[in-house]
Amino acid sequence: MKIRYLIFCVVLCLSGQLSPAQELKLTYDKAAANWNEALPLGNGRIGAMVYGGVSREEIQLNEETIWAGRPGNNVPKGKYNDIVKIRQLLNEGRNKEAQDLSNRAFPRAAPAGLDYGMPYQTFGSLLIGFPEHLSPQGYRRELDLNDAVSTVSYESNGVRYHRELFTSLADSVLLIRITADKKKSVSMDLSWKTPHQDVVIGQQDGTLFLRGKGGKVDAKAGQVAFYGLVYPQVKGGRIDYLDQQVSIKDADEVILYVSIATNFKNYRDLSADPQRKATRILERARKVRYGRALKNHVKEYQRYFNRVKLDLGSSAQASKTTDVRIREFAHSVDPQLVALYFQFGRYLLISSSQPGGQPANLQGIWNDKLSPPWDSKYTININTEMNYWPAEVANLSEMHEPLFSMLKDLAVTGQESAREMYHARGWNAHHNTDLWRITGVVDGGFYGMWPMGGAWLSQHIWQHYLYRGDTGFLKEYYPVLKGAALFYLDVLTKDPSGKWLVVSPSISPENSYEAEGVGVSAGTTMDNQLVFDVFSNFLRASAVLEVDGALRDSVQQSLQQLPPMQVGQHGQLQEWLRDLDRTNDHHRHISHLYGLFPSGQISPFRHPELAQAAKNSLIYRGDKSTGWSMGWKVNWWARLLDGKQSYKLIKDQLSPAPEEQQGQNGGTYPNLLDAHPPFQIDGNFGCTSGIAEMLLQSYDGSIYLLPAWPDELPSGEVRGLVARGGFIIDMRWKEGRLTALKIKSTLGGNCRLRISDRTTLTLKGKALQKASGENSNPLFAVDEIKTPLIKTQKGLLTLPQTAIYDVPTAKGKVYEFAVN
Ligand code: FUC
Repeated sequence: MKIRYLIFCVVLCLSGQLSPAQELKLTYDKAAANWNEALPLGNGRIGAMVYGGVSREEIQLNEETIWAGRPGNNVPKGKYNDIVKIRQLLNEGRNKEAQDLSNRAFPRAAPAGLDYGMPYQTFGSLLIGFPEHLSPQGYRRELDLNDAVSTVSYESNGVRYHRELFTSLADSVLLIRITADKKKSVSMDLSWKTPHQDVVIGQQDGTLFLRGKGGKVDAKAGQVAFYGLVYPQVKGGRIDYLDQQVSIKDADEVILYVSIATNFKNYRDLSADPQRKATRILERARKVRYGRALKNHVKEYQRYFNRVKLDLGSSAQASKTTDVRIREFAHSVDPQLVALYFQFGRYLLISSSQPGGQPANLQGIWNDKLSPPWDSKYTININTEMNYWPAEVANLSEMHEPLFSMLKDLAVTGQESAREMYHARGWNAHHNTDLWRITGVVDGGFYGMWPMGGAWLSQHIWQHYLYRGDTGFLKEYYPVLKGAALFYLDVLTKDPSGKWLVVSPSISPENSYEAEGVGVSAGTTMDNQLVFDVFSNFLRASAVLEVDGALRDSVQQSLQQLPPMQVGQHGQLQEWLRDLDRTNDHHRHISHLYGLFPSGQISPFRHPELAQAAKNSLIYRGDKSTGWSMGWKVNWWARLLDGKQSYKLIKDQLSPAPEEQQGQNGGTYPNLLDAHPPFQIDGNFGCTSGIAEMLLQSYDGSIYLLPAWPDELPSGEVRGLVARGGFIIDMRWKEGRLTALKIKSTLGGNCRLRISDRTTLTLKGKALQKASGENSNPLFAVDEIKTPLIKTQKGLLTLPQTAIYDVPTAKGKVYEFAVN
């Protein structure tokens, strides 16, 4: 028996088949009862949610450029004086009046003539009726992350039916193949369903099409025109074209090609012809045989997906359906679900953010509404940034491109808000943007008076450079970094005490510091941290590119005058310039911990007092919150080197989403998508990034292996994670201890490693040399923050015992270490 099993394993390995731990499938034994149970497919541009219904299949569809509204920014004229007045009121301590004025100057409802942020909208659904399919048996619905294909199969009336669906990354269409194990038994009706008004549905050249326009908002007509069509390719049987329906009878097999396009060329040009575009895409796709089309798609997908493997072991839970595993996760042993969730995050990024397209919005690309929650747009005071946290570390750097491309647009449209509202050079954005790249205030003063959206987004450019070391890229995007620095150079003003340079007016995203809900403020901690990074990035980028020497001096001067981080009366990291934090504040945004993650300004090794203060703040805020907030917390606890607490937060995140759609009680829907609630994709990406951050950190001058790994997941293997400096890491661990390590250096340069001091590394028989001093690899340079003002401090973090080593590497070489 044992030998037979061994032979089976060897055959399995040789045949390239997957072990159960690597089998990355979402599985269900019933059709989706609602959207949160449907399964997402996407090729960046086209999104599909597959319900898998038996007598009626619904495939809800999106195209990433179907948004309401039209080109234009939302920057009101003549508001500079109001900004100056709000600043003055803040200086006089008249905070409530300052906030009231900001709400009056930038009202929640858009004034006549101005488009505010616009919603991302659904296209509608393709309905496939199988009226004779009743009482199914052996039903199974799956999404396979290894090839980005979804399947539905069941038996009805003695026939086994099979559907296979994928949104092709190669051909830009949705393909659906429906087969049966008996000839002449595939019959169906095709029709469209959409909530858009004024659509035209009809037939042309063997296709059923739907034509419409992005919706009206505030009585303003939308100008995105879209056109979608489905073409059935039928083997055997017959087709009848009715008015708004296609009926197929007694076929052996049916392949449906779905193509959608819009008139969108870029944020200010809507001159494309959607019908021609969609038809051309369809024609091209139809020329490829189905088997070849599937292969092409899988190849394109796996080019990205296969770069990272994560094996945390498996258990009996892995054979249960995904909805049941989520329900039982907190009280079961299911390490494979953690790996599945991590890989699902990577799958979602590949599926929602392809080079040349739009960045993933609040719902990625999946939305079934005309007016989705928060417009499903880009909330840039956390959510959009969080979507891209896994991009580099999880080896999906190309997926980051749509965000950079949006930044290029914002660096143009944001000049209007910088100039009009702040009389400043450069560019900025507030807390929302959309397809049209708006940069003005949205949602009134309390939420929107935050001129920092561009500051945060622009961090991604510098971080990408640290991972890729590509100076061509840095040169291309340097104007974005410089424009951000210029803006703050002009906007910074003396704080009320006259000691520091601060941003005023601003907020600490969505939180308030006074009982009556006052949040408008000057010099919040997050703003100071953001400006610190904007300036530091500019200084480093301009030095690498050897440009703008004179400007560097003024930036350096302003940087010296930013307020330091402060530890307040409760031992917390202060959120505000004054010590106003409340220990009973459980707000989901903990913006001042931006300095801990994603920024690297607070390091337990370099600044234990600040790290402890950040920890105190985090403890006061509590664990349970919205999905994205818990995702962020996984990353924070990882940076605080507390794998146990990170894992606790993963458990909170991987618990069933509440039925109730409101509130701060996030979790996970049966389709593994994150619940704010309602669905918001950032939590998926945040938690994916958190898992990577528990395995590997590279922000602090070295590559720290297994910095925050929990005892609950004792053994495992990861391959293909990326560290700053362009190092690709493969490692194995057992009982929490590193047992194997292989590093590929894609750029060369010094590879500084930090590991537990119980472990020794040897390379080619020689023990590694302990390192000291600064890392000579410039991609690991650490920007020293100013000495913090510590007022009080309770206890200090206990730091793990580690050792650091230097390994000089050559570009393209692989280093395999012996680990003891
Ligand atoms: C911010 C958050 C909310 C939500 C929204 C889209 O306003 O405070 O929780 O995520 O963005």
